Amino acid sequence: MSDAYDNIIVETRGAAALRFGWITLNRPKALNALNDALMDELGRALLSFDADDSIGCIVVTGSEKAFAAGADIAMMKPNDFPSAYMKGLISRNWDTIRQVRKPVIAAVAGFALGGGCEVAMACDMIIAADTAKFGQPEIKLGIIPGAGGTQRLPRAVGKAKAFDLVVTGRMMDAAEAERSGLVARVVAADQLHAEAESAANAICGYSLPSIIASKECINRAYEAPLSEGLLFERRLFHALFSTVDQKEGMGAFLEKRKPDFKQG
Ligand code: DAK
Repeated sequence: MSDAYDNIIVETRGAAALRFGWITLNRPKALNALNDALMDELGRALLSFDADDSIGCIVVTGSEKAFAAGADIAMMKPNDFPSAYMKGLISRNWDTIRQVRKPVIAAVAGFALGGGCEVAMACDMIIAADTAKFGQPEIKLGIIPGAGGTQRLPRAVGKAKAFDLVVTGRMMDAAEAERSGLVARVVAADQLHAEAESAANAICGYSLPSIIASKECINRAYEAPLSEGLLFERRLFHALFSTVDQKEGMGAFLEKRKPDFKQG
């Protein structure tokens, strides 16, 4: 499989023991509209970082003007139901992000609309520039969200605001997105990359088994009843006592020194 990317830029960054992957969506003329080629490349880059033992997490970002303005409308328009259904229109490569076990941070500036908002929501946390605008404007195109907009948005912001956004197609600015719980942090646009790097470096400074266990447990909160989620958390909590890193983390605290995690 080729390592060449035409629609994204892929870098490795970071200063901690583990480094982090940095993926920039890069179709600037179309405001990073998400076509098959871009989604294939994004999936390939995510899986490649996920499989790399030297990588602790991944940041996905766009341009100053757009994280992504949605799935590519020109690509979608010619389809009818049989072709969309039978070929699974823009489906296979939109689920790849769910296979990634390491944390994925979306660093969003400008438009995150439709599929762009859905990609950001499929990440584990969103850090937004104060210029960010989120929305699910599919209603204006005679369709509905198709990659989780009607499912992840209500879980993030509640039914009332999700309904408002989906049926009016209006955009929500970064401040409203933070107030509503969609976004973890909002920073000045010129600080977006520094903030995302700082979060990624913090994650990369910890023990990867406990980071991945955190992600699995938090995701479980969406899928399981509370009693099952609590049990799952308890099992992973106990399991982490079999790691070298638990001995190191607790030992370092008690010896008043920085831990040196071995990722195992
Ligand atoms: N697709 C294709 N091209 C797009 C695009 C898009 N989503 N968004 C923008 N562009 C293109 C414009 O056509 C324009 O191209 P040129 O005319 O220069 O060739 C260029 O980007 C610049 O856009 P504008 O001239 O419109 O720029 P403005 O600043 O005036 O406006 C805007 C920015 C973001 C408000 C506007 O471009 C806009 O409303 N864009 C469309 C936003 C939208 O409707 N997004 C939702 C698309 S539907 C699924 C997975 C995903 C999806 C569904 C299913 N499965 C897994 C099943 C997702 C669906 C969608 O996202």
